[in-house]
Amino acid sequence: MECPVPVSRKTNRKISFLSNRVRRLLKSGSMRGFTLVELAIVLIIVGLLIGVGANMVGPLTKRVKLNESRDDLNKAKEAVVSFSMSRGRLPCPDVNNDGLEDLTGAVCTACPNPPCRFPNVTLNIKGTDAWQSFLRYDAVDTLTPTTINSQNYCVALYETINNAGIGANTILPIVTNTADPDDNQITTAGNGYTVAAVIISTGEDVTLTGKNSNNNREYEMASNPFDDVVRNDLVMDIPLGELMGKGCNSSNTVLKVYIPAARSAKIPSGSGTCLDGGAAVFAYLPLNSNVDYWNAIGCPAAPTATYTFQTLATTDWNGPAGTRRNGEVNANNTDH
Ligand SMILES: [Ca+2]
Ligand SMILES: [Ca+2]
Ligand SMILES: [Ca+2]
Ligand SMILES: [Ca+2]
Repeated sequence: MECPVPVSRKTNRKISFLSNRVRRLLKSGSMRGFTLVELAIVLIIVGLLIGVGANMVGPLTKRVKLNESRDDLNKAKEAVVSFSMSRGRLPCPDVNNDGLEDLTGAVCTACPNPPCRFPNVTLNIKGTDAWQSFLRYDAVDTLTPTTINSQNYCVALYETINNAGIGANTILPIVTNTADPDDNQITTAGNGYTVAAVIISTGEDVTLTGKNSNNNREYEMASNPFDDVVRNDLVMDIPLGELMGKGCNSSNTVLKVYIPAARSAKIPSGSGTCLDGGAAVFAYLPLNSNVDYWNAIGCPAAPTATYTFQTLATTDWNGPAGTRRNGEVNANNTDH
């Protein structure tokens, strides 16, 4: 049997005082209860708030994952750009899913089902997006071989830029807008461009979508709806011009200059060795330097002309406009 807890007279007086106050408050109406209607309204409002909150959770989660994945793509891009600056070439895709780039001899192992996996282990970064799906990757063939290095990287980049974007001869990979059919080429000029590399997150559905989903190397442009959570692929491209702007300047960029048969040249002007021309006689010329050129072999006496190759405007390059250009110039090129 429980013993009653002794209550002091003082405590009893306090309890009595408080219950009298509560009674008075209820009587005055300031603490009267809710009516059933009021209670129903409150419950409806609470229900609505819970509903709105629950509906917002999904989109907010998507938004967070989208932003995380964009961040992953940005970091992947930075890693590729750093690799290109330090190694003088772009990394190859990973074709056997171990995260390491794959080469066969000096060139990338062919990716059987592009885009293959991003070589995140080679680049020493995280290789997945916010949905834990591997990032995908493709890179332009002219900048990935190990024969491309710090010495010839910039001229290879220039050659790629000057060869790119012309009809069926387009260098791959490319990104195109929704108006361009998925046929592995920039079908209509202006609908897309050649990229140094493309990095893709498969998005919420963890599946390649749209032009990214087939085996060719034409991909969605980032500005297309595929850069959103609804259509579900995130495409990050690395423009050739961006690599050029970051890593190349007039002192580390050279032109491959050919000397025609029965002609001769000194490259650079004055200090260069005399080269008699022929089918495959060439020299590398830093931008902004001069070529002494003779209409005869042996560089006799004063040169016939001295040419300055100052810029790499497309008119500096062989081949008429609109055709595939080889990224090289003749020593007697007066088209500069
Ligand atoms: Ca690999
Ligand atoms: Ca196309
Ligand atoms: Ca495609
Ligand atoms: Ca997708």
